[in-house]
Amino acid sequence: MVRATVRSLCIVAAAVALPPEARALSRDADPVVLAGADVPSLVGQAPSQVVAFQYEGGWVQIPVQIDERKIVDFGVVYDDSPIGVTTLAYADANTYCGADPDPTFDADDELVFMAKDAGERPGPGAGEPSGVVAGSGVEVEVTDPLDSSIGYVYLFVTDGTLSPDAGQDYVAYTFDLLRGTYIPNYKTSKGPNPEDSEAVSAYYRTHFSDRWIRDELNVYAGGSTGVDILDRHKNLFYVGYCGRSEDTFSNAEGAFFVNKDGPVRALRSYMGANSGPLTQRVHRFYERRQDVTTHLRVHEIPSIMDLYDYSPAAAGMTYYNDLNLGGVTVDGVPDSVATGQITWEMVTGVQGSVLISHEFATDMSPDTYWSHYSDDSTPSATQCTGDAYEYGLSGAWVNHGIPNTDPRTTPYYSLMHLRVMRYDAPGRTTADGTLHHEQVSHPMTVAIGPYEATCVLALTVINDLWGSVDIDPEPNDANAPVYPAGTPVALTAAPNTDRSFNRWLIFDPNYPGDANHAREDTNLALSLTLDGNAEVQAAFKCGSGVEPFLGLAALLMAVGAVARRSTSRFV
Ligand SMILES: [Ca+2]
Ligand SMILES: [Ca+2]
Ligand SMILES: [Ca+2]
Ligand SMILES: [Ca+2]
Repeated sequence: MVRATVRSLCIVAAAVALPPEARALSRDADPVVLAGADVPSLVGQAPSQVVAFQYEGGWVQIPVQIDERKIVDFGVVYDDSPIGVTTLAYADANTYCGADPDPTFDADDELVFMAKDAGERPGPGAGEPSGVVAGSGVEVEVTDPLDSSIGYVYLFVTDGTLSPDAGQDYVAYTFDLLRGTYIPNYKTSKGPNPEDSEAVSAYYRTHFSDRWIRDELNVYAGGSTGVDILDRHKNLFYVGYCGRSEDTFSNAEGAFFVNKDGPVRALRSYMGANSGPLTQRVHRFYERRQDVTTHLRVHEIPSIMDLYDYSPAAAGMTYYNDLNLGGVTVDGVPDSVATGQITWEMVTGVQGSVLISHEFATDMSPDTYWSHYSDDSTPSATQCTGDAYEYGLSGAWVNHGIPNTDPRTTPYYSLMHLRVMRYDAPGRTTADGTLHHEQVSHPMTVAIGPYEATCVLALTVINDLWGSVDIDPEPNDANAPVYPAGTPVALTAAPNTDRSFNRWLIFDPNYPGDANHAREDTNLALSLTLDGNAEVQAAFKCGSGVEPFLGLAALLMAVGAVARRSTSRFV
């Protein structure tokens, strides 16, 4: 047995320092996405059983979402025969993609929570939240590489009493195919397939009237007027050529992988763009951010543009990008704007702010792209889709020949474009636009490990001049009587020569320091299992019968220490 002579340990307990508080993550718009493979101890759980918490002086449940993924053949998604070419896609029982054959949280599924929901790292004695399976906790340490700030999220398996959404719904998505339910009403072989679909949060709303036709955008953030500032999210080979557009894409063959509305994010993914039937777009809608990923999969084409064409209601906004920091007014009157390989764009005004980050990932050469800008209420170019005007028509343009990207034919190259929108209050600056792109291009990193709950043993010795207490096992840190939850601890009272032991008082966690609710034990040996924080008093008999004042003072400190650490689980 390790012999530890303990005197007034409560004073030590009161001095146990909590770790320094992590600087809060400033990523209020950004998600943290893990794969099942990142959290192997949770693999095999039903997605409805995985819950998440932050710690801010106590456990607070936060929303978490698991999105199942599967390897699927593109042909199957078209409700057709397999073509022998597959992709890892979000699963959906309500499309021909179908449900994930493994209904549990498996290695290729995704788990997502919001960085803004991360909290601090719990100190000793934080225990575990109510409603979880003991010992199931996983710590996710989230680091922002831009400023080294750190936050913590804790994943647990619920005992069945908790729901992963934690009573929250950050964004709502409705897929409304006017013809009826997707199966069997979607015409995968030839459009149109008119929709009245939308994603809505407290910060924005955006609308789709067909697969590729996104035609409304309202910003609600922070006092924005909320008018619809979008004519069209346009896709063209080049301005004035109407052979290919978001309308022709939608009018040809196509299919959805997924339409999903979850508490943390919504997913909308589809494919089919004329002679690029495998060309795919994935929308991820978050509370104040929208990610649009486009995977080009088509034969050799001359170029491709991804543009926002704003509506006349956007008049008065200012357009910026990283090559035009002075800004130009969106008003239908042409401007002089430098073009080049932009990385971010922004429009801001009383209508709200839209911050846009662009990234391309490709293995083709050259891997360069360009930008386009036109603000003209009487444009000379034919307007292939949308209204008759170009209000701040802007975006990214791969302005050179693109080799084959269709995986059905070899060799093929990959070309992926990521457009990430942050929807924000009026009055954003070019510094905000820069930061948005920096944050998108520097995702947060995670470190994952088991969460091991600890318990604090607060021991008070009354009349400690007359004896001492041995603790086995001795605390790892003599200054921190903290043990892993569930640790059996043996306490032995050792009175000095000619002195004797009076009693143990084992306090009820619900009534810290209250002797009326304490359990008494007069044996020298006391065994405890630290399933929760424990508060114990050892009293030696005093020759004079008067307990020293110091002992009482120590007891009061112990009460304070335990009261601060008590949690509802320890009942
Ligand atoms: Ca899966
Ligand atoms: Ca699964
Ligand atoms: Ca203008
Ligand atoms: Ca227009």
